[in-house]
Amino acid sequence: MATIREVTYEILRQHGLTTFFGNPGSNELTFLDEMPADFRYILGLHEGAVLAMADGFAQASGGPAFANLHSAAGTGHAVGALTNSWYSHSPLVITAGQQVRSQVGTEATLSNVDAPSLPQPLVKWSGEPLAASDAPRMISQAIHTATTTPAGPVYVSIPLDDWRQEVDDGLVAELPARRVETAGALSPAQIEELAAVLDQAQHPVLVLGPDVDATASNDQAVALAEKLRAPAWIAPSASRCPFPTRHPAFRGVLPASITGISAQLAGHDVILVVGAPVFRYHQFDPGPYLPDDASLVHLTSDPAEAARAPMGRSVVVDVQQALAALVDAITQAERPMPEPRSSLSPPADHDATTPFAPEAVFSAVAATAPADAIYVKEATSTTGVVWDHLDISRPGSYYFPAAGGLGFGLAAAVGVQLAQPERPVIALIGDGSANYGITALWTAAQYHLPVTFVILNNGTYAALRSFSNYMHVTDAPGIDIPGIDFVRIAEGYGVSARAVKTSDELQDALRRSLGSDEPHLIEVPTRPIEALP
Ligand code: TZD
Repeated sequence: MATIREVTYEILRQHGLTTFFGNPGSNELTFLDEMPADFRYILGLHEGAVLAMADGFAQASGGPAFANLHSAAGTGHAVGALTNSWYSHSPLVITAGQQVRSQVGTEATLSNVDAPSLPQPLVKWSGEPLAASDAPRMISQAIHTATTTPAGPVYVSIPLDDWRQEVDDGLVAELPARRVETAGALSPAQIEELAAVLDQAQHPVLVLGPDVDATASNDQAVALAEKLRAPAWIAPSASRCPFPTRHPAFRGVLPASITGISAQLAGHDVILVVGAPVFRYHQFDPGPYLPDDASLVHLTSDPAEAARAPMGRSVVVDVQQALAALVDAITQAERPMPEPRSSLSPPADHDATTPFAPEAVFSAVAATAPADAIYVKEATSTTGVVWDHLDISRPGSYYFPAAGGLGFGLAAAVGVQLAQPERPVIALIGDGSANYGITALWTAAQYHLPVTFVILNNGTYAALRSFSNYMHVTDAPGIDIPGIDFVRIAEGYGVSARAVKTSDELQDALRRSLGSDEPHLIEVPTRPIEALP
């Protein structure tokens, strides 16, 4: 008979879950004891950072990631990060330790009295085995639930005395080799009908979301835009980049308001949304959801996204298969290709000296970064302008917190770098955002992960200034954050750091960092800009 612990490690091994992101406590030690040599443990110093690292790893590897948190308090710290994982459909298998089964009832220190409810409603499923012998099956269930389309985080709490118990071989023999698959394709009739809608459109437009990039369907999206000769927008509140930013059909990211989207899409008769919710709005600006005389078709892998949309016709389907089927089925359009946008480089008045315009920072980064760079971005007032400057053409090259929950970027960059060790990772992080995930600098230093962290330090929560203006708020406290020295903070965590004052210094610092095999932080003073997301 094997122990619960041995069986669990074998299940994790069979699913490739050999990288643990964690922060341990006494409840987790019996599980982590004598970790097999083919597993590695990536220590994060705060559970919010642990979860964001795991999220970055899952998104950048295209597979599930495993996190091990400390029971109630550790899970609580991670819940903010879970908001992003939930909306990015990240397949996170999150486990947490629990007090010894027989003293949870007395609420012994570090008990989690109602563990499965703590991460709800931000997980697809959560559980705690009713008997130790059911723990391996529950781990297996967790993995299959997390990875089944639509993917998402799951949570299992396991009492610390379960791991050393033995389990009957018969109960667990089948678990490691189990496979669960999803199949969901458009029927021939649906393909014919949707292709007819697109073929008959006079002015179609594509709106592409994060799941196009998550399924690496970017080439199919380009093929569809070219065959339809339609412009391609990125869906609002973009967390990934589903379309090449230098393609003539690329239009940038849609504004995150009802009337803003209707205005931008005015004149289009058929709006095809793929791999995004319809839509993830931010500021409330009520009005017609669609431009006059427009109809909307929505292809998504997520039944909940389909059900909650306030307009349009949704089809729940495998996004990649649907795109490929429509590319094959539609007729090559005769109209001219959309004209490229005009503003792709910063105007001359975006000076590149202290304090920088954010656009000048992004163009210096674009001038220096190799073509295969991956950007992890979390500087909120610049979510609109960044698209004009970065040249992104490959899948898996851009990540932003999917629910806008800050604390993702700096830590997710660490997970992305672990998943993609051959590609340079550049984290573009606001001074406000940086503080929510700052402890991840220590993990980058200790594990020698060569992330380039660029801190855009404008001394304020600029996005909140813009929202204040928009909401006619004239005097809210808590908006400015002066006096933070990121060079000293980074050095304290063991990351070499430099503050720059000119574009030449910035490009020099970027080149040095990109040529190094250690992490570096570059602090850039920037001017606040007025922009809603
Ligand atoms: N806390 C968390 C966890 N998530 C949030 N989204 C916020 C607070 C509120 N918030 C925003 O939505 S944007 C923002 C805050 C505090 C400012 C971030 O400042 P920054 O970027 O320096 O990173 P900008 O460019 O100055 O806005």
